[in-house]
Amino acid sequence: MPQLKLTYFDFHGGRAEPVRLAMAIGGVAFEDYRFNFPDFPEVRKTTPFGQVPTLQVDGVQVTQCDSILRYVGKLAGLYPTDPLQALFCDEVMYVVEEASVKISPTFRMTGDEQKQARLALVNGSMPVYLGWLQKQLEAHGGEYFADNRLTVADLKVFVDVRGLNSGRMDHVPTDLVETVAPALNAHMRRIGESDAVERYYAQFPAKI
Ligand SMILES: N[C@@H](CCC(=O)N[C@@H](CS)C(=O)NCC(=O)O)C(=O)O
Repeated sequence: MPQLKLTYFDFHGGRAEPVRLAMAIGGVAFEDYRFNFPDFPEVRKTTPFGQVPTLQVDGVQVTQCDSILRYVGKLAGLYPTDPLQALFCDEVMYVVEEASVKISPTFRMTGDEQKQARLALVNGSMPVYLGWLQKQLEAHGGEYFADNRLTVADLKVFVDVRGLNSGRMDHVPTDLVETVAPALNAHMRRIGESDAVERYYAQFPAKI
Protein backbone atom coordinates (compact mmCIF):
# COMPACT_ATOMS: atom_id res chain seq x y z
CA MET A 1 0.00 0.00 0.00
CA PRO A 2 1.39 3.47 -0.86
CA GLN A 3 2.11 6.08 1.81
CA LEU A 4 -0.81 8.52 1.72
CA LYS A 5 -1.06 12.02 3.18
CA LEU A 6 -4.29 13.96 2.80
CA THR A 7 -4.21 17.73 3.40
CA TYR A 8 -7.44 19.58 4.14
CA PHE A 9 -9.27 21.87 6.56
CA ASP A 10 -10.05 20.51 10.03
CA PHE A 11 -13.79 20.10 9.78
CA HIS A 12 -16.28 17.35 8.97
CA GLY A 13 -17.30 18.62 5.57
CA GLY A 14 -16.10 19.93 2.25
CA ARG A 15 -14.21 18.32 -0.56
CA ALA A 16 -11.98 15.95 1.44
CA GLU A 17 -14.45 14.53 3.94
CA PRO A 18 -15.72 11.80 1.58
CA VAL A 19 -12.07 10.82 1.02
CA ARG A 20 -11.45 10.57 4.77
CA LEU A 21 -14.60 8.51 5.20
CA ALA A 22 -13.72 6.16 2.33
CA MET A 23 -10.27 5.50 3.78
CA ALA A 24 -11.67 4.94 7.26
CA ILE A 25 -14.41 2.59 6.03
CA GLY A 26 -12.00 0.66 3.78
CA GLY A 27 -9.28 0.42 6.43
CA VAL A 28 -6.78 2.33 4.26
CA ALA A 29 -3.99 3.82 6.39
CA PHE A 30 -3.22 7.48 5.72
CA GLU A 31 -1.88 10.60 7.36
CA ASP A 32 -4.85 12.89 7.97
CA TYR A 33 -3.16 16.29 7.87
CA ARG A 34 -5.75 18.80 9.09
CA PHE A 35 -5.15 22.51 9.41
CA ASN A 36 -7.20 25.45 10.67
CA PHE A 37 -8.58 28.23 8.46
CA PRO A 38 -6.02 30.85 9.61
CA ASP A 39 -3.23 28.56 8.35
CA PHE A 40 -4.69 28.27 4.84
CA PRO A 41 -2.56 31.10 3.33
CA GLU A 42 0.59 29.15 4.23
CA VAL A 43 -0.77 25.74 3.19
CA ARG A 44 -2.00 27.00 -0.18
CA LYS A 45 1.54 28.10 -1.09
CA THR A 46 2.48 24.42 -1.09
CA THR A 47 -0.20 23.48 -3.67
CA PRO A 48 -0.15 24.05 -7.44
CA PHE A 49 -3.50 25.90 -7.67
CA GLY A 50 -3.61 27.40 -4.18
CA GLN A 51 -6.38 24.92 -3.35
CA VAL A 52 -7.05 21.93 -1.17
CA PRO A 53 -7.53 19.00 -0.87
CA THR A 54 -4.28 17.46 -1.96
CA LEU A 55 -3.19 13.86 -1.60
CA GLN A 56 0.44 12.83 -1.52
CA VAL A 57 0.97 9.33 -2.82
CA ASP A 58 4.46 8.14 -1.92
CA GLY A 59 5.47 11.81 -1.87
CA VAL A 60 3.84 12.73 -5.20
CA GLN A 61 1.28 15.51 -4.77
CA VAL A 62 -2.10 15.04 -6.49
CA THR A 63 -4.99 17.54 -6.72
CA GLN A 64 -8.70 17.40 -7.69
CA CYS A 65 -11.04 15.98 -5.09
CA ASP A 66 -13.01 13.64 -7.34
CA SER A 67 -9.86 12.12 -8.85
CA ILE A 68 -8.58 11.59 -5.32
CA LEU A 69 -11.92 10.13 -4.22
CA ARG A 70 -12.03 7.71 -7.14
CA TYR A 71 -8.48 6.53 -6.45
CA VAL A 72 -9.12 6.09 -2.76
CA GLY A 73 -12.44 4.41 -3.55
CA LYS A 74 -10.51 1.80 -5.55
CA LEU A 75 -8.07 1.21 -2.68
CA ALA A 76 -10.97 0.98 -0.21
CA GLY A 77 -13.18 -1.31 -2.31
CA LEU A 78 -15.82 1.41 -2.58
CA TYR A 79 -15.66 2.03 -6.33
CA PRO A 80 -17.45 -0.17 -8.88
CA THR A 81 -15.39 -2.42 -11.13
CA ASP A 82 -18.25 -2.66 -13.64
CA PRO A 83 -17.76 0.18 -16.19
CA LEU A 84 -21.42 1.19 -16.30
CA GLN A 85 -21.78 1.25 -12.52
CA ALA A 86 -18.55 3.27 -12.38
CA LEU A 87 -20.11 5.71 -14.84
CA PHE A 88 -23.21 6.10 -12.62
CA CYS A 89 -20.93 6.65 -9.65
CA ASP A 90 -18.85 9.28 -11.50
CA GLU A 91 -21.94 11.08 -12.76
CA VAL A 92 -23.30 11.54 -9.24
CA MET A 93 -19.92 12.72 -7.94
CA TYR A 94 -19.62 15.26 -10.71
CA VAL A 95 -23.13 16.62 -10.19
CA VAL A 96 -22.32 17.24 -6.51
CA GLU A 97 -19.05 18.87 -7.54
CA GLU A 98 -20.75 21.09 -10.10
CA ALA A 99 -23.18 22.30 -7.44
CA SER A 100 -20.22 23.01 -5.13
CA VAL A 101 -18.46 25.00 -7.83
CA LYS A 102 -21.56 27.21 -8.09
CA ILE A 103 -21.77 27.92 -4.37
CA SER A 104 -18.01 28.27 -3.71
CA PRO A 105 -17.71 31.95 -4.76
CA THR A 106 -20.43 32.91 -2.25
CA PHE A 107 -18.10 31.99 0.63
CA ARG A 108 -15.98 34.99 -0.33
CA MET A 109 -19.03 37.33 -0.28
CA THR A 110 -20.67 39.09 2.64
CA GLY A 111 -23.91 40.90 3.43
CA ASP A 112 -26.49 41.52 0.74
CA GLU A 113 -24.25 40.34 -2.08
CA GLN A 114 -23.95 36.93 -0.41
CA LYS A 115 -27.66 36.82 0.38
CA GLN A 116 -28.69 37.54 -3.23
CA ALA A 117 -26.18 35.09 -4.68
CA ARG A 118 -27.26 32.28 -2.32
CA LEU A 119 -30.98 32.91 -2.77
CA ALA A 120 -30.48 32.76 -6.55
CA LEU A 121 -28.99 29.28 -6.12
CA VAL A 122 -31.61 28.17 -3.59
CA ASN A 123 -34.34 29.18 -6.03
CA GLY A 124 -32.46 28.10 -9.14
CA SER A 125 -29.88 25.35 -9.64
CA MET A 126 -29.89 23.78 -6.16
CA PRO A 127 -33.38 22.24 -6.33
CA VAL A 128 -32.58 21.02 -9.84
CA TYR A 129 -29.43 19.20 -8.67
CA LEU A 130 -31.13 17.84 -5.54
CA GLY A 131 -34.19 16.70 -7.48
CA TRP A 132 -31.99 14.93 -10.03
CA LEU A 133 -29.99 13.20 -7.29
CA GLN A 134 -33.19 12.00 -5.65
CA LYS A 135 -34.47 10.60 -8.96
CA GLN A 136 -31.14 8.90 -9.55
CA LEU A 137 -31.19 7.32 -6.11
CA GLU A 138 -34.73 6.06 -6.65
CA ALA A 139 -33.90 4.75 -10.14
CA HIS A 140 -31.09 2.68 -8.60
CA GLY A 141 -33.29 1.04 -5.98
CA GLY A 142 -33.53 3.82 -3.38
CA GLU A 143 -30.68 2.74 -1.14
CA TYR A 144 -27.43 3.41 -3.01
CA PHE A 145 -26.47 5.47 -6.06
CA ALA A 146 -24.60 2.74 -7.94
CA ASP A 147 -23.62 -0.94 -7.87
CA ASN A 148 -26.33 -1.82 -5.29
CA ARG A 149 -23.86 -1.15 -2.49
CA LEU A 150 -22.05 1.63 -0.71
CA THR A 151 -19.72 3.51 -3.05
CA VAL A 152 -17.84 6.78 -2.92
CA ALA A 153 -20.84 8.42 -4.64
CA ASP A 154 -22.92 7.77 -1.52
CA LEU A 155 -20.21 9.30 0.65
CA LYS A 156 -19.99 12.39 -1.54
CA VAL A 157 -23.77 12.97 -1.44
CA PHE A 158 -23.87 12.18 2.30
CA VAL A 159 -21.33 14.90 3.12
CA ASP A 160 -22.99 17.41 0.79
CA VAL A 161 -26.53 16.88 2.13
CA ARG A 162 -25.31 17.01 5.72
CA GLY A 163 -23.60 20.34 4.92
CA LEU A 164 -26.77 21.77 3.36
CA ASN A 165 -28.79 20.76 6.44
CA SER A 166 -26.24 22.08 8.91
CA GLY A 167 -27.18 25.76 8.95
CA ARG A 168 -23.50 26.53 8.25
CA MET A 169 -24.47 28.33 5.05
CA ASP A 170 -26.37 31.52 5.71
CA HIS A 171 -29.46 32.00 3.49
CA VAL A 172 -29.61 28.30 2.58
CA PRO A 173 -32.72 27.09 4.44
CA THR A 174 -31.95 24.07 6.61
CA ASP A 175 -35.13 22.41 5.31
CA LEU A 176 -34.21 22.82 1.63
CA VAL A 177 -33.29 19.14 1.15
CA GLU A 178 -36.32 17.93 3.11
CA THR A 179 -38.57 20.12 0.98
CA VAL A 180 -37.25 19.28 -2.47
CA ALA A 181 -35.61 15.84 -2.11
CA PRO A 182 -36.57 14.09 1.15
CA ALA A 183 -35.20 10.73 -0.05
CA LEU A 184 -31.72 12.28 0.12
CA ASN A 185 -32.23 12.99 3.81
CA ALA A 186 -33.32 9.40 4.40
CA HIS A 187 -30.17 8.30 2.53
CA MET A 188 -28.05 10.65 4.65
CA ARG A 189 -29.50 9.25 7.88
CA ARG A 190 -28.94 5.65 6.73
CA ILE A 191 -25.30 6.29 5.80
CA GLY A 192 -24.70 8.29 8.98
CA GLU A 193 -26.13 5.53 11.16
CA SER A 194 -24.09 2.76 9.54
CA ASP A 195 -21.61 1.09 11.90
CA ALA A 196 -18.55 2.17 9.93
CA VAL A 197 -19.54 5.83 9.78
CA GLU A 198 -20.61 5.94 13.43
CA ARG A 199 -17.32 4.32 14.41
CA TYR A 200 -15.42 6.93 12.39
CA TYR A 201 -17.13 9.93 13.99
CA ALA A 202 -16.82 8.42 17.47
CA GLN A 203 -13.14 9.46 17.21
CA PHE A 204 -14.15 13.13 17.16
CA PRO A 205 -16.48 13.53 20.13
CA ALA A 206 -15.90 17.24 20.59
CA LYS A 207 -16.17 18.32 16.96
CA ILE A 208 -19.16 19.25 14.84
N1 LIG B 1 -11.12 21.58 -8.57
C1 LIG B 1 -10.64 21.49 -7.21
C2 LIG B 1 -11.28 22.59 -6.40
C3 LIG B 1 -10.67 22.68 -5.02
C4 LIG B 1 -11.18 23.89 -4.25
O1 LIG B 1 -11.76 24.83 -4.80
N2 LIG B 1 -10.95 23.84 -2.93
C5 LIG B 1 -11.33 24.94 -2.09
C6 LIG B 1 -11.57 24.45 -0.67
S1 LIG B 1 -12.86 23.27 -0.60
C7 LIG B 1 -10.17 25.92 -2.07
O2 LIG B 1 -9.06 25.53 -1.86
N3 LIG B 1 -10.49 27.19 -2.32
C8 LIG B 1 -9.53 28.25 -2.29
C9 LIG B 1 -9.41 28.95 -3.62
O3 LIG B 1 -9.90 28.46 -4.64
O4 LIG B 1 -8.79 30.00 -3.62
C10 LIG B 1 -10.94 20.11 -6.64
O5 LIG B 1 -11.79 19.41 -7.18
O6 LIG B 1 -10.32 19.70 -5.66
